[in-house]
Amino acid sequence: MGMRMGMGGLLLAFLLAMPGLTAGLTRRYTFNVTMATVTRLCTTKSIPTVNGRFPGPRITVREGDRLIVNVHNKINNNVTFHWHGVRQLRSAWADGPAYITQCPMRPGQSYVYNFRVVGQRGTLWWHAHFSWLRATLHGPLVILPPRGVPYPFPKPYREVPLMLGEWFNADPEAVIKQALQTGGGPNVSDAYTFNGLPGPTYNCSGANGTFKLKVKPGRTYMLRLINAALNDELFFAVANHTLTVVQADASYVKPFAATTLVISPGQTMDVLLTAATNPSSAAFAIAVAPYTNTVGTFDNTTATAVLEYAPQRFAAIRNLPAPPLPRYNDTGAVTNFSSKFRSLASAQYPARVPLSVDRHFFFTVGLGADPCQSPVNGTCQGPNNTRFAASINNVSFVMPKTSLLQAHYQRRYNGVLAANFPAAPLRKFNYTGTAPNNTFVTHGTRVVPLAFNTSVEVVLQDTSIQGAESHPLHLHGYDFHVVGTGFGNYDAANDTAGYNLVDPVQRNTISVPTAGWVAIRFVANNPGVWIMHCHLDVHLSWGLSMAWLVNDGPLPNQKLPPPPSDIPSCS
Ligand SMILES: *[C@@H]1O[C@H](CO)[C@@H](O)[C@H](O)[C@H]1NC(C)=O
Ligand SMILES: *[C@@H]1O[C@H](CO)[C@@H](O)[C@H](O)[C@H]1NC(C)=O
Ligand SMILES: *[C@@H]1O[C@H](CO)[C@@H](O)[C@H](O)[C@H]1NC(C)=O
Ligand SMILES: *[C@@H]1O[C@H](CO)[C@@H](O)[C@H](O)[C@H]1NC(C)=O
Ligand SMILES: *[C@@H]1O[C@H](CO)[C@@H](O)[C@H](O)[C@H]1NC(C)=O
Ligand SMILES: *[C@@H]1O[C@H](CO)[C@@H](O)[C@H](O)[C@H]1NC(C)=O
Ligand SMILES: *[C@@H]1O[C@H](CO)[C@@H](O)[C@H](O)[C@H]1NC(C)=O
Ligand SMILES: *[C@@H]1O[C@H](CO)[C@@H](O)[C@H](O)[C@H]1NC(C)=O
Ligand SMILES: *[C@@H]1O[C@H](CO)[C@@H](O)[C@H](O)[C@H]1NC(C)=O
Ligand SMILES: *[C@@H]1O[C@H](CO)[C@@H](O)[C@H](O)[C@H]1NC(C)=O
Ligand SMILES: *[C@@H]1O[C@H](CO)[C@@H](O)[C@H](O)[C@H]1NC(C)=O
Ligand SMILES: *[C@@H]1O[C@H](CO)[C@@H](O)[C@H](O)[C@H]1NC(C)=O
Ligand SMILES: [Cu+2]
Repeated sequence: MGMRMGMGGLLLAFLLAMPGLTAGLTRRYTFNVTMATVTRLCTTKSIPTVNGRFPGPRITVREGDRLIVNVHNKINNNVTFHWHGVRQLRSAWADGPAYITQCPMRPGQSYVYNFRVVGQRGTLWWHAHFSWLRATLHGPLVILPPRGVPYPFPKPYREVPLMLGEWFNADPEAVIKQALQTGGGPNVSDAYTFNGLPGPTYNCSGANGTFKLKVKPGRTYMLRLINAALNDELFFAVANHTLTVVQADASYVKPFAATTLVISPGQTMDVLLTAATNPSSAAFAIAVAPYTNTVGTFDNTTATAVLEYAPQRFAAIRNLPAPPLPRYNDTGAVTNFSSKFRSLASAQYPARVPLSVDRHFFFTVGLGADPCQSPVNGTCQGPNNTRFAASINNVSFVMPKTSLLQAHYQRRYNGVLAANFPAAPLRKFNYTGTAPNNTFVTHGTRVVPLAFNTSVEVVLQDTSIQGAESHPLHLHGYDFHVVGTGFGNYDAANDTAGYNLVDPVQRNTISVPTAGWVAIRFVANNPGVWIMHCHLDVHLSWGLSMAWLVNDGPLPNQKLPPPPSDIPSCS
């Protein structure tokens, strides 16, 4: 069928794409969370997995379907699952972040995640949302358009999920535990991975540890890219091939060509790759390497996979030239790439960007410190004998002991949360200039209450405290429109004039630029408690998050339903 359809077909496609008009199917999956033994880089260890697989199983649904995932926790650890990017319209109980929308499943417990996928299509993913367990508990969530509705680009010959990840020879739980004890930065990963495989740039990683994408000349492939790394934004390139970006975070974008991509933890991107009709080599390297400006250490390795036109021996694969990637701190390359994103904004997929704003928020995002207290061996390993912390508006998020959503549903807020998260920093300073002397953060479980249907604008401003750094901020329960971005300190008088209110990209995760700012808008039309946090797990562990409490609307279909009967309790 391709791009050619009669008017009737177009009308049908249009109707099918309207949320609610298609009944959709119910798709059921079982997740047995079990330990399994895997070997990478000559290190054999037991890791948490779903159904014994690493990375975990792919979930495939069509837009409009209901997804029911029956999870059984059979490991000796608390766990929850998050369906990253799924809007969860009136199904907040299925969102998954521990202590926000549910208490964790304790060892031996089960919970059924039950929700519909509405108004989204493309690639999302699922991952554990407890401590750093998502290091190995993650997998793709593919959302196909409703049956009979074509992509707004030529149908690819094949579609291949490609999850980028990080491998630790140590247990990631031990790594974050040690960091929180010493107050210092956590140990970094040992390798980056493609669908769990590190590839030939590392010692002790052979042919069976290398991901291969076999292609046929002249065919077009769609890579469903997912950055599942714990702590690293990544550059991505395929030697001698140009990529065309067509989707981001399960929304279509205006297609654009790029040789180097940048993808942050939490983000997804569908890209088309057309195999050469007369390839100049039988194989080409696919590579990832980090983008960071951290003042701490980071995994500064490059990982490769193989684009294979004809079977190759491992010796040949190992010698493939890697595509040129920008230097690890090349913010210019990142800006150049991110500036190309525009929503498709077509008649069928309009950009519903809020043109007016009811409530403006200005959030500083960055690192900070806590006094040493309980030192290990007499010192703390954070800057100047402190402990590392992170915050939004200098409030470092304190994980509650019970679920915020449950507290909200029962209207029992006392001792659980305070509805006074600051709309702007209490202390003003030159956010991207010289950092203030006092870098200590405050602590609290503070939320912003929002009336149903409030139109919200948030400016996220990076700070230079402990070093200016890019932070991929992820909002649960919503896609937002990225209306503006810039470097230095946001200046409302000057910067709003440059906003794109026509075709801004719609995403669920956006990187606050290094020493810069980004402005996002969303309409609070989904009742629940929604966490917004940095998707670098180290920053999340240090408190870089806050939550929006979106109240019910007046109509019956604007209210949060009661919790499922099997929701795990905290007591
Ligand atoms: C999950 O475990 C149960 C009980 O051991 C088993 O019957 C079922 O087949 C498992 N499901 C999957 C998807 O592995
Ligand atoms: C972190 O790295 C240090 C130095 O290499 C090592 O001594 C320590 O055991 C590591 N911690 C973990 C949890 O692996
Ligand atoms: C590769 O093969 C070795 C030796 O058989 C095995 O120990 C290892 O688990 C394999 N690695 C992968 C990633 O399959
Ligand atoms: C790949 O591109 C590089 C330039 O970026 C060129 O030097 C090289 O010859 C090309 N390799 C092949 C096999 O086409
Ligand atoms: C990271 O590695 C690159 C080469 O791959 C090197 O040029 C750079 O200095 C390294 N940076 C750090 C901070 O180690
Ligand atoms: C990037 O790092 C290199 C050293 O690896 C340094 O010389 C350069 O100044 C850095 N660039 C920026 C923009 O920080
Ligand atoms: C504390 O000191 C002991 C003895 O020197 C050492 O074994 C241990 O690794 C140290 N702990 C940390 C977190 O540095
Ligand atoms: C380090 O901390 C000490 C004591 O809190 C303080 O007096 C000093 O100014 C700090 N130095 C720096 C460089 O922050
Ligand atoms: C903030 O700091 C930057 C970088 O040092 C400097 O260029 C700028 O002039 C400062 N802005 C103000 C208002 O002081
Ligand atoms: C910060 O500390 C420096 C050096 O200790 C001092 O000169 C400066 O006045 C302090 N600034 C503020 C705002 O307290
Ligand atoms: C707007 O930016 C220009 C150029 O950077 C600057 O001269 C002007 O003072 C700014 N206006 C305001 C209101 O800050
Ligand atoms: C696991 O979850 C239960 C229920 O919320 C909680 O009481 C317990 O402290 C948690 N355990 C860990 C290690 O976080
Ligand atoms: Cu961050």
